Amino acid sequence: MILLSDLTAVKAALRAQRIETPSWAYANSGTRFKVFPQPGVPRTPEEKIADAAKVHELTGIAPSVALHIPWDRVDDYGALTKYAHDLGIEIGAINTNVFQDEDYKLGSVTNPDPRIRRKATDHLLEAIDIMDATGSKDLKFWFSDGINYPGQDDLRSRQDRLAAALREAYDRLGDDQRILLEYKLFEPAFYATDVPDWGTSYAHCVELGPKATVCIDTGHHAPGTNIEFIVAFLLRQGKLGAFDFNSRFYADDDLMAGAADPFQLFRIMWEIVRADALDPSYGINFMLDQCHNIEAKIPAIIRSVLNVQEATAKALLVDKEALFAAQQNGDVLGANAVLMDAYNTDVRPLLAELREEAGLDPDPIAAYHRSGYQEKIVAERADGRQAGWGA
Ligand code: LRH
Ligand code: MN
Ligand code: MN
Repeated sequence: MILLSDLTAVKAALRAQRIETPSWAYANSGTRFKVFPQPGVPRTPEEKIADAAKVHELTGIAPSVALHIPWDRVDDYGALTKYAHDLGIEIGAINTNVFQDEDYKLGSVTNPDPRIRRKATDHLLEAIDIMDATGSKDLKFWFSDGINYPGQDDLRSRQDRLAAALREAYDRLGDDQRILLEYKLFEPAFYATDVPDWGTSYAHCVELGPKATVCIDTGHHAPGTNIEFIVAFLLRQGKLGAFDFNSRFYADDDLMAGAADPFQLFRIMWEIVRADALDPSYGINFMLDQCHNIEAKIPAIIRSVLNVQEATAKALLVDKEALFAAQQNGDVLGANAVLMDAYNTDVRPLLAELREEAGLDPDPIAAYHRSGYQEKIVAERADGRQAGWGA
């Protein structure tokens, strides 16, 4: 049973929750087979930020947007930041990109050629300059580096080169800036990836120091991986910095968070709640990293934010005392039932009430469709210069 006092705490936690949306999710995207362009898609970083502001206006919990460089490269980052602030948006994580250049065919920071390593590391340092100009505190690294064939390059030397580049970037960080090191099992490399798993990321972060933390992209694991275990472990070590939320059925599918496996998202959020790590003051950046190839982008991003919020609300409803008592008593079925009771609670009325109390529409997606924003951007952005995933 949920007491009224508990509900007050649950609502307070939900009011404080923050989810960061990715600039590239607003742009055109596709698979390597085809990009299906959509009308009204942003043409510039400013227009991506404007769309992010719309998502925040309707959900109330998405006040920052992650940028990807060079996709969001501009001449004046101060002006871009001011533009964002005027719309009530902060610049979130700066994502580096050392995977879309001819030079990086054999790797970026792990490339055997020191000239190419220098070029890649300089890009990481450039991203810190952008953080200085935008006020961003998070520097996200994902390295596509890896090899396709056994013997193609020396696995151990590549780790040494990776460590050297990370060290150079780490030493350039300001006091309130940090590295988020993302891992991914495979793709584009098919035999060995240089940062393939949380253990590799974790070990590099420990070696670097307190300003380096792991980013968990929920789509970057082998099927069947227990992601909530990774969450629990990294939280215990104080090394979980961020999430890239998305759903996967097969590999790095980048579908809407909570679409493929809402129960997994709940289990992850329960570990967060269990560790009292939900509040922004704890320092975890809860980001989305998604592509909306066939569905309307802004409604899909709103849906994803709401899915994370629903999973969080359910996690907050777990009766901790009953759960810990059942665990202590070795009551296997009882403990499982406590968790399932929370998961099976329909939290949609609670969240609708929460939004109404905050002066928001209880149904953000319906509110978007009524708002006229989609018609406005389709009319305004009709010159065919739409930004793509990678442009
Ligand atoms: C790599 C990744 C990483 C990139 C993003 C576009 O698969 O998850 O976070 O920056 O996709
Ligand atoms: Mn990612
Ligand atoms: Mn990915």
